[in-house]
Amino acid sequence: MQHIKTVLTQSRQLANVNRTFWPRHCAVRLQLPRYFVAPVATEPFLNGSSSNYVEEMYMSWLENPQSVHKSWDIFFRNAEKGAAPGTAYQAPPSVMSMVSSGGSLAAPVSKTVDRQVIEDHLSVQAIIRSYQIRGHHIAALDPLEISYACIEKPPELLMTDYKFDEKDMNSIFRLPRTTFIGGDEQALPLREIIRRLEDTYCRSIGVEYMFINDRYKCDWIRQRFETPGSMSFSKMDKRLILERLIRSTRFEEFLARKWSAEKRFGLEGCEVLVPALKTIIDVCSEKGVETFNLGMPHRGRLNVLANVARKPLEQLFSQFDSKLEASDEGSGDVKYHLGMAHDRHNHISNKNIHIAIVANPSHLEAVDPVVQGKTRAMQFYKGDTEGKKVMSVLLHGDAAFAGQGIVYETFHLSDLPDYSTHGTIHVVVNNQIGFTTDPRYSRSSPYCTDVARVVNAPIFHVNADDPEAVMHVCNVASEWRCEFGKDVVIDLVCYRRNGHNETDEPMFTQPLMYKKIRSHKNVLLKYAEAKIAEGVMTQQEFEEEQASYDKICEESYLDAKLVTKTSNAEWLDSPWTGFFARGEQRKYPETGVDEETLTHIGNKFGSIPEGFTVHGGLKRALKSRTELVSKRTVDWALGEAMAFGSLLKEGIHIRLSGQDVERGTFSHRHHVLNDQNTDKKRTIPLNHLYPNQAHYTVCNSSLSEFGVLGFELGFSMTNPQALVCWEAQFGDFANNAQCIIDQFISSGQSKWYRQSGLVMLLPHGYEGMGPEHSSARLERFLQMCNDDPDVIPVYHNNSTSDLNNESALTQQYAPKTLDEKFAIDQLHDCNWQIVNCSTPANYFHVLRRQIAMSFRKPLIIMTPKSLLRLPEARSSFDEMVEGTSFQRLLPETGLASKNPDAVKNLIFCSGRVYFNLIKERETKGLNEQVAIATIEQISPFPYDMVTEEANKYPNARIIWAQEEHKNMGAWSYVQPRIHTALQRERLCSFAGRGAQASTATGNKSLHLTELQNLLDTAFTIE
Ligand SMILES: Cc1ncc(C[n+]2csc(CCOP(=O)(O)OP(=O)(O)O)c2C)c(N)n1
Ligand SMILES: [Mg+2]
Repeated sequence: MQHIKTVLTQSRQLANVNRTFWPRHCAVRLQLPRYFVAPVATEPFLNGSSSNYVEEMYMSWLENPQSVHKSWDIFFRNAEKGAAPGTAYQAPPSVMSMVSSGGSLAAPVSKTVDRQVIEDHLSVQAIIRSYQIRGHHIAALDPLEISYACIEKPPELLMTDYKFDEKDMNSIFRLPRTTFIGGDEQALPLREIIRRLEDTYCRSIGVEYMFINDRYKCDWIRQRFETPGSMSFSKMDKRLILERLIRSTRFEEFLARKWSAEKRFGLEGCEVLVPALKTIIDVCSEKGVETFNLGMPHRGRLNVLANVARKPLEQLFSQFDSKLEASDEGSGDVKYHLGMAHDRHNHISNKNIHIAIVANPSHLEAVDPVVQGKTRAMQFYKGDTEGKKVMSVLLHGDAAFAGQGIVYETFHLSDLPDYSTHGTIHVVVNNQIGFTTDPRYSRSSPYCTDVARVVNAPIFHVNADDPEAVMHVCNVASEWRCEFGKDVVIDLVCYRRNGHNETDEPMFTQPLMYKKIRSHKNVLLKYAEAKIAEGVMTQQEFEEEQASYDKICEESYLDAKLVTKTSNAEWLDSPWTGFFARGEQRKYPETGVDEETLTHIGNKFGSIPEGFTVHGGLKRALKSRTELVSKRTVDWALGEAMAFGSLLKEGIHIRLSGQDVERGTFSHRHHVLNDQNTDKKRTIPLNHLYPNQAHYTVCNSSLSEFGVLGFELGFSMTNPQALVCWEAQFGDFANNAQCIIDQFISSGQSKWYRQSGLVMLLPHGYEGMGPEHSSARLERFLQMCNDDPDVIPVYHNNSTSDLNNESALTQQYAPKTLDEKFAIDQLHDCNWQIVNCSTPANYFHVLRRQIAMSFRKPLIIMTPKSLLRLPEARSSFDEMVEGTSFQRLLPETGLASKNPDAVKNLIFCSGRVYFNLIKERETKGLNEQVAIATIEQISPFPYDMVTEEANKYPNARIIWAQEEHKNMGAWSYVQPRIHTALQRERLCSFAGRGAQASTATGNKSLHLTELQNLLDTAFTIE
């Protein structure tokens, strides 16, 4: 018993501080030992599950020995005195029974211990706990009353399981501290205990929370659902719910009337979503949230735009006119994918709020991390470190929520220091079907929401046909988010009145369900009937309210017919008002930096902060940085640091995120120094360059590409004056985020008019590391570029020429000189930039150019691996100082360029193969016969510079050399463009690996043979 004694003494002190709840911010709370371990477990009447109850009793006893039953008091006293196992219980001096069949507390009945009393109390405790854990399984969640979670009543909820029968129902039991069902009462008859538990856990709300491993949070939830009367609404509240339901329902009816053949993915069957979201916004706004970023799928989106975000109805309705084309740039998107941002006054909180609905593709759930990134960025720039002002609300469909892995990846960002948005409210429109598929064929978990359990998010399942239950759940979820800054899920169990879209026939696949739905009254009518009967609204008021909203819709419908012009900009979810107000300067930016700045940043980047002990190996690496600086030379890491440092100096926030980016996968970066002697002592030298510099965020991410790339894209949408970079561990892994690349990054501006300056750093290059560590799939990025391979754009009047247009033809093939206007116009018109730098100076410039341009375009960089350390791949300060800029093509400057007519081969290439080529040229003694130029900016294609370089060597055979296989790499992109640049008078041949299914061989020697073959081909002089 010695062990217990020690714990007892400690606990007594603790108990004095812990009154109703465990203190929220008390560190010891999490570390509390379980009090009754081995010795007490040997007590004959205790088992694993009852020890919880005993612990409860014990804590109560510590606070106040009179608060527990006398038998317990004696037991604890004896235990404290060191009684041997079994004896503390068996020899009490007095025991009082609390059980009486008459329904009141009984007088002492026995001087001996009453085992039955204890066992019955343990049973009651177990019953309460069972309802808390499993009550949701038998809650009446499904409006259609088709078996919902397919779970039978658990035996733990059957009284017979506890050997209670009708005669025990009037017995009174003291309630443990783990329940609030008693309200002010400390003991209740068993019948009343069951009734209250059923009311709390088994009606329209199923509360799933007992897996949360934090007792304070569990108590917090219990209190909000169990406390008698906790779900009460005033007459005003009920009227508001009704008014909101009217809007939601009548909106869909209006659309159905006016555009019966149009797809709109109506909300019918879950009309309660609109009042639910509005309640969330009301409560969170009252608690201080100013900005709400919403991400949502197709279902009910138009309704949410109209009735939650209050998009002007005529703008919405005009989208149904297919002849109305946007007057500004972009190819647009269907109406149920568009985003928006809107400032409005919230009448309930009496505060102004900003609501943004983020544009999204059809790809379900893909927008989730994007919304989170946007929210995080807004929080960051507002200094909202706890997420009190900006929050996300994510909406989901039941099938997508369970099926899409990105949901899981996004949940795992929720609590990471540099990715958390401090709590998201998730709302699932759980219509119990995904297109034509039943849940039993679309998921293996009982609930579609089970994925949320991994982050300890409470899950509130609720019958969507009970609007007050839904509002209660929304109130609690909003409070939860504001109180704890953690995720929470609302599962709106509903149905889908029509087919997947309005033109679909659901009876093909779900005949019984839809028979039921046909005869199912909608929630507005049900609620209105109940509330009219209750006197909340009269029938006449109800009808007037409906008519008045219908009138609003009709008027907007007429106004929409007058709309002659629409603009994609009306649908922007992140308008960069200030940025565009500066006006566009179509000038190719100089991006050089004065030498003093380069030296300063380089030296800081290479020095060890005072009082800091770094690893010996790193000490050498840092020293070599300062040595390079003293020689006015940079390697890759220095080039990057100088780009970052100089932008930070100019007030540009930088964020570099991705797997292991702090050190760098190839151990070349070391942006975070870790002290070798002190745990968690870290420093980021780039944050200590200048007193008023901007902040640098560098963060190792979770091991997710889809989630993290989406997140950084969202982050980049918020502030155009920030450089947001995502780095893949190897470029090969980026295709796990293919959806973000295809659906958002390459096409986002065209579809949604939204710009992003996101930088993707993709380690790429054939180093013999095998098929999954060689290729970032450059060809795929290039295939998605929006430029025409057969046309050299002409920008004199900002239009592109066409091969069929004769006058344009003349212009197009006119010899071009290095034309900066051409370069910047090309950048302006492209959907993204694809770059493969061969020098650190060019890497430095392209990063700086990202900010110096007056518009934003995503930048995809194939970054090197072996070049990081290659002495030949270094740059001089001369290439980075004022007056210098990014070179789209690096021409031949060696011997071959001195006598161009004698040059037999002109090799164009890009990236690391350049260094193999120059070495081979040296070996083969072909320095005068072969010229080599690197195309650094592959897209937009530098037609002007390619033409100029080729024209310089009129007698040379033109070759494209690449290390990738022929069906990969840049070949299929550059070949037609080189031909176009050379007016098809000179053709380009290929030197590279033959076409293959896999990106690279896994055999090192084969890799080298392939390399030699491609070099031999490139240097064959015909
Ligand atoms: C990633 C992805 N895969 C497939 C689809 C095609 N699709 C569109 S809606 C849908 C069913 C969605 O069901 P659920 O998530 O339950 O939403 P609901 O339509 O029922 O509201 C499917 C499979 C898609 N849009 N996105
Ligand atoms: Mg569904």
